[in-house]
Amino acid sequence: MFDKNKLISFIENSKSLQPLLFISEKVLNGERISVDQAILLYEVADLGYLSMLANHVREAKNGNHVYFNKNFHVEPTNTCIYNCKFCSYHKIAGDPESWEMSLNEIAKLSENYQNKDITEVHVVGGVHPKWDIHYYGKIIQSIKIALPHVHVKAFSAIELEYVIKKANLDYREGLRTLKEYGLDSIPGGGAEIFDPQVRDKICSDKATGKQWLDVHEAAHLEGIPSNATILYGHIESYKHRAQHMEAIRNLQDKTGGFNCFIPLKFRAQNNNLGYLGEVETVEDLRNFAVSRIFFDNINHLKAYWPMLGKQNTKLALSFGVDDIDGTIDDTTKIYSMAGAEDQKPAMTVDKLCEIIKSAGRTPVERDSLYNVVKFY
Ligand code: V47
Ligand code: SF4
Repeated sequence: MFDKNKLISFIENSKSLQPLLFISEKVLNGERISVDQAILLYEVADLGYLSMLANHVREAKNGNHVYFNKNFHVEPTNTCIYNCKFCSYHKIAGDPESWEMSLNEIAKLSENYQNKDITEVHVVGGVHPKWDIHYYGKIIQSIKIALPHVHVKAFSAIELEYVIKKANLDYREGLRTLKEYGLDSIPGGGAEIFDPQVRDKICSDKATGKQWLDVHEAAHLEGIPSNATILYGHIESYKHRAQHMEAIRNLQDKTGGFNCFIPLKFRAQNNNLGYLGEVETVEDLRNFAVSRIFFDNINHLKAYWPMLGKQNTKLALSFGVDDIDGTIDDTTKIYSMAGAEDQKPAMTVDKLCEIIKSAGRTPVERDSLYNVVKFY
């Protein structure tokens, strides 16, 4: 029979497990762990320990619920002035494989969803050299005209930093302009790794980590919530991951504007960092768990299923994840070009629910702000 006292005395007598005991006591008491403790978790904690602790945090915050939404993605262009080494998707202007959607095409695409119960449109693309803040605004407007009640979550901080700077506005003024066009929230892309040395090696020419944080802070101050991401599994160290999360946690203390944190696994096909290969599933699960344990102030942890794959998304539900994004529907190319399993990602509500239920969890359809739409 399981003897709790024996286990505790075993841990107390084992020097190597002492620091982990201290961390688990902190987490079970609802206290915050430090950057050094996060690094220790990454370095020495085993999968069972991480699962147990991350699960404790996820159940305290979200019970047994796993959230998803009914959404679709628009990628207005893959033309990009930047040249991130991990990106398999961008093309320079004029390249035969580049595309640019006209406002009319975006309106037509949105009209296809008029009878489909969608609650959110996710819009992210490359940074087009010729588009300005008003074109970005009109993209949002075209969607809103076709779908007045949907939530438009649009443009990474990288796209925003570029068009707002180009318009000679400060971040808050630029975001206010886009809010007037209908912007409801901001996705988490473009964060990558904030550390300047790593950033310089993987995406030297785009907005810095500080600029990413400043755009999100300005959004929160304008009443525009957002998500945060990390791109892991390339050249970064555990210290870089923990420091990246600390910067996000500090901003969340200030503004409370982040809805969720999304770890994005580096995918290696068709890009300049492909020689690095990809980390194993065990590393994905460990990373989800450490993120869940670290963020005492962000309620939701998302596994983005097109990037992770359906099987691993199911596993992630035992490592702190309480959100698996949504139905998505077909137009997402940023991951399919980088080697994700689905070339045209889309999942029915039935399939999303099957994944969630097979992990012993309760499927909950949410809106973009995590209000419950429906229990399944
Ligand atoms: O910023 C690009 C990443 C991001 C690769 O907020 C790559 O709900 C892995 O931000 N391997 C854009 N990742 C996508 C994004 C996102 C996705 C889903 C939901 C939300 C949300 C946001 O994709 C980029 C970059 O970090 N990315 N290339 C690659 N080869
Ligand atoms: Fe451009 Fe985004 Fe690709 Fe970087 S990740 S090259 S900013 S499309």
